[in-house]
Amino acid sequence: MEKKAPVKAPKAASKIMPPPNDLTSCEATAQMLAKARRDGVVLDIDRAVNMKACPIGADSACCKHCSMGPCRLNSKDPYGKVGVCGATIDTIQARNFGRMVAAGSAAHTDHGMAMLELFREVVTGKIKDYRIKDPIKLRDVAKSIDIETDGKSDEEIALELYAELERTYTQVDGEIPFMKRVPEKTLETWRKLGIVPRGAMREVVEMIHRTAIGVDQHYENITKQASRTALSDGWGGSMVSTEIADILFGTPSPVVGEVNMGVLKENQVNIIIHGHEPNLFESIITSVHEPTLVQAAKAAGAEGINLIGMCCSGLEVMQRHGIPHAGNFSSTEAIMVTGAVDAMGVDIQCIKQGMAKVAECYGTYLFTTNTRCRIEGAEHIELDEHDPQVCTDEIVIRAISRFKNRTRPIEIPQITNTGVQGFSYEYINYMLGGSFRGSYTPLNDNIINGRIRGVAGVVGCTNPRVRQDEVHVELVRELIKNDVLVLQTGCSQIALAKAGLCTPEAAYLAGPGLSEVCEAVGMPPVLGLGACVDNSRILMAASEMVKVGGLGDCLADLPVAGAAPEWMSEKAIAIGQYFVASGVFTVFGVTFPIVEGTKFHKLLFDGLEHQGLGKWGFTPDPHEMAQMMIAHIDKKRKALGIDKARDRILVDMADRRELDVA
Ligand code: NFS
Repeated sequence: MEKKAPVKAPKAASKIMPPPNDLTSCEATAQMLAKARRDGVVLDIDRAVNMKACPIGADSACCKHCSMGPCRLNSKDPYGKVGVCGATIDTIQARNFGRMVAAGSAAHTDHGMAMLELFREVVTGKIKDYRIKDPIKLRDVAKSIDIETDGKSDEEIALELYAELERTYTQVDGEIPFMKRVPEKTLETWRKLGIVPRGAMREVVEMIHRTAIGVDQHYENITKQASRTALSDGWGGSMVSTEIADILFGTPSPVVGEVNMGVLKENQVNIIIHGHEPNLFESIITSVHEPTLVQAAKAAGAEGINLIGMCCSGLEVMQRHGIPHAGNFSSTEAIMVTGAVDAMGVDIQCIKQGMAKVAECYGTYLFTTNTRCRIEGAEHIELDEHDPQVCTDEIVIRAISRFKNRTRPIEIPQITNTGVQGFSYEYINYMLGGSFRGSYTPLNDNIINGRIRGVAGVVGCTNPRVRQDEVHVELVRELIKNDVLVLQTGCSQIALAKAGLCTPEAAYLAGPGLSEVCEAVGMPPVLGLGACVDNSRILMAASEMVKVGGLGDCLADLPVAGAAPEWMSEKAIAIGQYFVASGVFTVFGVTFPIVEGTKFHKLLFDGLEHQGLGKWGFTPDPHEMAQMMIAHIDKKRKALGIDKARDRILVDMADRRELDVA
């Protein structure tokens, strides 16, 4: 077959570009970046080199909420100027921050509402392609919000649960249902501060209203609403999404998953699903097993149909079905450079518009499937959950036709890593305590006796402004070496899986206490809990640690810390704020949209902790980040009176070489 050169993207990189390996620590992505450059195609990673970030915007020192501006303040002299309306730097930063929280919370809320709507249609029999797969979880979730389950059928419970959980979004007054899961003392603090969320829609609307010109002009009051909005996400929008996905598609338990671009197969029809809602993926699983489509693929000369995930969609199904995962956010354009992606279906969130151009260059069929997300240049095949196979079969048919007519040269990086994924909150309970006495007590005991120093949630995106995966991996290596158990979600989880840290064998990289626990239980030192909405599983795990006892009375007492080392999305800011408001010290890397030394900065990075909440931290350096988190964990251990003398270990170059298991 004649091999065509890829269609050139219109604008080539405009200057001498850094070597690919300087921009990504993912070997497969680097290989594809080098190929893209040879092919004259510009990827996101190179666009980031060419696009200098606006320094005023990066500091959040500008306001464009009305047409008297946009007003730009001077971040070197933040109090030297005010906006035309008189807004100070603190008001401007708090408003910008509040709107990021609102956007991020709205994303998770809208995703969660779609899941709940799907649940309602399934329960009322209007949708027949999905069903309740985990009735035990259905009953557990219902009981957790005081719905009586004895003597009731699954359908009756499901209908009541739907009606109750709908309040998470639509309620205008009162507390959202999952407030019943919050440790009592944490809830008391929120009530005192007036930040208990009512309904997510109400909180998001109020956040947007209050940050409009001439409304809320006190940074402390704006921040309160930011906390309330973020809590409606973490304990509302996201949590409902996770719970309903588990009820409909199954609660994850450990599976061995393959990651990295080597999961593409040259002699098979390769289909990638990328985005966030699990429905599209769950339905296409049925399509790729449909005998007539399998036969059509074989008739086209393929050995089979190879279904693969990316980003959070990929995590949803890797943790439930063990479906291979090709990479995280910074690899979604690069993977098409292989020439081996026959079709990519995307639904919502984190889908770069640039993908359409790259797809065109390499002849990949790129399909949008959700009514809320269309991309100029991509074909739209809408997924209707009432008859989902219409969409997913079509994607498979088109992928087969592309396979048959492949004209682009194929180059697949031959790198595959394996790891164990799928550690739900429920599985951790079972893993630690067994089926008859499932409990978080062994975790608490091991924290109290010092084998485990504390727990860190390392989550979030990759960002082409930093060397892909490196900050995640370096940070986690240092944390586990210091006996900190790491819980993971999102693109971070894939970075760690690629680095080989999601295997039980990686326990040898942990400090002596953590490795002893890992060996006894047979678990990796890094536990992958799923997609970004599954950060709610981390909240549940932390709440259980409080309820089990011995580690304080509220979430803020726990020896835990969080990080999003390579964040980029507003969703990450919403997540960060709900962790902070829940009581967790949360450190972000890359950049932070704030002017240091301002009153707003002091509030986020210090003041919130004095109100009984957590606080923010920032550093782009993974080793400093680890030390900040460990210092915080040690501070909490000391306050709990469980601080045995222990040294913080700095990972030096020799250690790093030894740790290099990738
Ligand atoms: Ni989270 Fe998932 Fe990845 Fe970041 Fe985007 S895919 S929801 S936002 S980039 S972790």
